[in-house]
Amino acid sequence: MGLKLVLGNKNYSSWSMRPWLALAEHDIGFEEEVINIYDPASKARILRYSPAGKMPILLDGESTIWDSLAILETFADKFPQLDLWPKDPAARALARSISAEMHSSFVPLRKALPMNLKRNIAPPKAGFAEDVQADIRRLCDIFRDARTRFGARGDFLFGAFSAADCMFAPVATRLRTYAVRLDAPCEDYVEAIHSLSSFKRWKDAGLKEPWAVAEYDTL
Ligand SMILES: N[C@@H](CCC(=O)N[C@@H](CS)C(=O)NCC(=O)O)C(=O)O
Repeated sequence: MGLKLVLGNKNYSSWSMRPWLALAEHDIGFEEEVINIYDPASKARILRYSPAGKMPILLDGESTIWDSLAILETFADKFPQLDLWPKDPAARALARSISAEMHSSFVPLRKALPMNLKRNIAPPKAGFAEDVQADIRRLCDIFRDARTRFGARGDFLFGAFSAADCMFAPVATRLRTYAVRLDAPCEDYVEAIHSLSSFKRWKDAGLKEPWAVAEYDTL
């Protein structure tokens, strides 16, 4: 039995994008099912796959793995040839730390600037609150630090595309969607994410989805 990813809406589900990019960018075959998170009937459908009731979910034979970071770790174990985490120990340590930080922090930014690939590029109507600006500054520090120390051999945080880039790809779309002013190194990194062929495929699929969430579309 092959791999299957159960995913939320591609336009809005930032967490779901992460493991999808890891497989798609490396042309690893997998089945997928997209469930509209905003349909009240969806909860029961998600719970049939995972007791946590959240997506993304990876089905791998007898195993069910939920949570985007746990799924990326599973891929790193399963496909060591992909070098999803950088090989160099110092780079690997930083990649893991910033990925965990992305996973557990940036709440003000997430709330104020939800992922919405269909939205016209423009600042949020409410502007950028101080705590959102602090999150943006921290993100840019992370991008600059990783790129300066370990990124010389490519366009991504650690040079080659890695699990850390999967973790930061959704927030890179938010920075672009909400027209956040960035310095050149950070803007280059955001552009690198948008240039990934896997990202373009994900976005194309998201743009074709019929679902709309007024709460996010009017920000
Ligand atoms: N920390 C989790 C978060 C997962 C999460 O919140 N997923 C949302 C979609 S973006 C979800 O499944 N929501 C459906 C629901 O709450 O019913 C991860 O990274 O996988």
